[in-house]
Amino acid sequence: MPGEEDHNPEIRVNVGDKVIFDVINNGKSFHAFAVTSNDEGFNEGVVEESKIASSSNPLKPGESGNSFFVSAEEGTYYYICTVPGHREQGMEGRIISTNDVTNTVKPSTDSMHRKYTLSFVESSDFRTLAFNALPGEEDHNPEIRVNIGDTITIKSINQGKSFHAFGVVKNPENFNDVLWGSEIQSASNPLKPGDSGESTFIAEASGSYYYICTVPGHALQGMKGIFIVD
Ligand SMILES: [Cu+2]
Repeated sequence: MPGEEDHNPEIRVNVGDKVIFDVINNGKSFHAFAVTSNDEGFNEGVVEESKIASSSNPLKPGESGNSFFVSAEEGTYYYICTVPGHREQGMEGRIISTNDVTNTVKPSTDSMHRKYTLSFVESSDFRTLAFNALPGEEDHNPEIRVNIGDTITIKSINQGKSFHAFGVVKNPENFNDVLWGSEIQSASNPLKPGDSGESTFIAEASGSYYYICTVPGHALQGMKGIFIVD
């Protein structure tokens, strides 16, 4: 809904990119989907292969469908609900198509937005550090597995009494070498007790990585989990 995260997200593509839409009717009324080049209305300029259902044969509550859109030229397109009136009521988002060759990080066709909470916890004697739960407890340093191109959002809460910071790294001893802009604060400007932070980044390359606390020594004390990009 308006004001909430991920509301009518703007989609940025390069000319020639193929965008796959996987649309679910999470509402209680009927809806249909399409991409149009028109900045108003619901049937002018609609791109045929982008249609999912139609206003005369819409998606019922809980139903879903797929379609795709290939941007043929630079400009602004709109993804809309093609049921009359629904676009005006807010079911509209933009697709910005450019010829920006520097925009080389492209999500794979099955990429997802995945969200995790990884909170900093400490044993009462401060010797053991971990994410989410102490060793032997449920959800201790959970292994994260994503696909290349996925968008990842990490939320971290500092539930401990010392300072912590988050980052995804290739080598846990190289805690300064944080990848993909994944850091939440830093060793020199860490999260204070009770503070929380968030980062959103794209898993740009496949391989085995670690998420760690980037405060020196904390990964060794247990603040380290496996992060795999397939
Ligand atoms: Cu730490």
